[in-house]
Amino acid sequence: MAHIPRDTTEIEDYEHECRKFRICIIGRAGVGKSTLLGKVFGLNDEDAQVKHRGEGSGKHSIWDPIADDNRNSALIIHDSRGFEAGETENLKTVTDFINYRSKQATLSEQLHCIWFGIKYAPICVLVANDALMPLQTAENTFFKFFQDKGIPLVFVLTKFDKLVRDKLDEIAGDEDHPTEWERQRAKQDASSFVEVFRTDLENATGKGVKVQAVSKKDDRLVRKLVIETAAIVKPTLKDVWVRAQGVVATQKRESCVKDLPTSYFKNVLIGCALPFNPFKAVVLDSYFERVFHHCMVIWNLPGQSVLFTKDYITRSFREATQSYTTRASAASIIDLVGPLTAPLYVRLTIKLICDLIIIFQQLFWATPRRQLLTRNDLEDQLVIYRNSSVRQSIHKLVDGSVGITDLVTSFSPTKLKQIVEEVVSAGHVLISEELRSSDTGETGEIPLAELPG
Ligand SMILES: Nc1nc2c(ncn2[C@@H]2O[C@H](COP(=O)(O)OP(=O)(O)OP(=O)(O)O)[C@@H](O)[C@H]2O)c(=O)[nH]1
Ligand SMILES: [Mg+2]
Repeated sequence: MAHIPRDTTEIEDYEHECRKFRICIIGRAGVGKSTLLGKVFGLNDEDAQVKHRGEGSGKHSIWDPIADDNRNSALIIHDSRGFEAGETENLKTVTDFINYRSKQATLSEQLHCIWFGIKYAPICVLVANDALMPLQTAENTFFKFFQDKGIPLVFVLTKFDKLVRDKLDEIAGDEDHPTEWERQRAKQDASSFVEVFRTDLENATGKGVKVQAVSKKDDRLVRKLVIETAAIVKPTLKDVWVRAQGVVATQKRESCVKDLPTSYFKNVLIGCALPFNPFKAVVLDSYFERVFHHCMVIWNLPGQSVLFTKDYITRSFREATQSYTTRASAASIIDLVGPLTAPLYVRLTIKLICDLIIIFQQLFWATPRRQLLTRNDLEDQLVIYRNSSVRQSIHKLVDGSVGITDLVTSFSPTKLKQIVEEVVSAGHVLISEELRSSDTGETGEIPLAELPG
């Protein structure tokens, strides 16, 4: 295949100063730090050193970064050894480490965010204010320390499911089969507890403190934590955060459209507007590669950096998006008046972009973070997309957005982005409708909360 020389500006966009998000998680022993990291970023138990019943405290040292390029190429984790109440040695290790990182000159060496895991302790419920006081003092001290260093911090109240269960025990006592009303009430009480906790922390530390409850059994809460975190990281690191996190598709989809590589799109327009240009298919193919790379960087699927280097994989993607290369070659032969056939190429280009974004989203949903994407799963998903009514509808929407008589000069990169945004959002609504109306009501791995409506 002939290669068009790449203009390097867009590739360099990804190579800016900091390509990996550096997050640190601290908190007492057994609070659920490693479990949370596994859920959000996809490190498995072994990598993340999750402590199992009967084992000692997780052995990971905060000084040893955890990184796995194949599983998550946009992330560096510092997982602290949990510290116990009253213990000073590990606490000192944490403060020394954070001091060291704050003194680093480059953004990539500094810490970008801290999650402070706090375990819900039943004692707090029994003697509310008194029992919360020592906890607050520690959090207060840490909050001020991090604020001085300018590091964004989220207090993560872990094991929310246990809090709900304790509330249920309070309400339903020893009943074996609590009623639905009792269950709902327990959830509300647990949420109120988190609110009280948040207010107390705000009173002690000032406004702006972030508190998020999570549970390993509730993915919605884990996604909320990711959204809260995105809201406080430095603006220059927001894109890196979006790539690193492995649970919120919406952030990735929006980022895919917002940062679409559009400058090369001009080459597509010029190339396609020239009559008798035999390289139209090559121009399109080169654009396919560019958008494919763009999606890979943002969706950051577990396993992709090994799997996607294989030629047959990119071929499968090309086939699933469309056989545009063949169609474009045929079109260029009968292409007597370049500018008049150019809108056809614009349509093909937009279809290609929308297809890729939606396929990557489908793969993201189909591959829970703990797994690596396999060739079989990938091919199954591509077949599903190729035969889906969503794909057909998306292509019709594109045809409707780009009239065949439109002048090629009316297509600017901004307009391209706008059409892609509209079509991808419409496609998203279609996916949602299709799933909700399916006979079984099953959505498989797709979280309903991620769908509109
Ligand atoms: N019920 C419940 N159990 C959890 C939750 N999160 C973690 N656990 C359990 O709590 C135990 C400790 O979890 P870890 O993730 O190893 O905790 P850690 O904070 O990394 O522990 P250290 O590394 O020793 O400090 C494990 O048995 C987890 O399965 C949760 O949300 N709900
Ligand atoms: Mg651990």
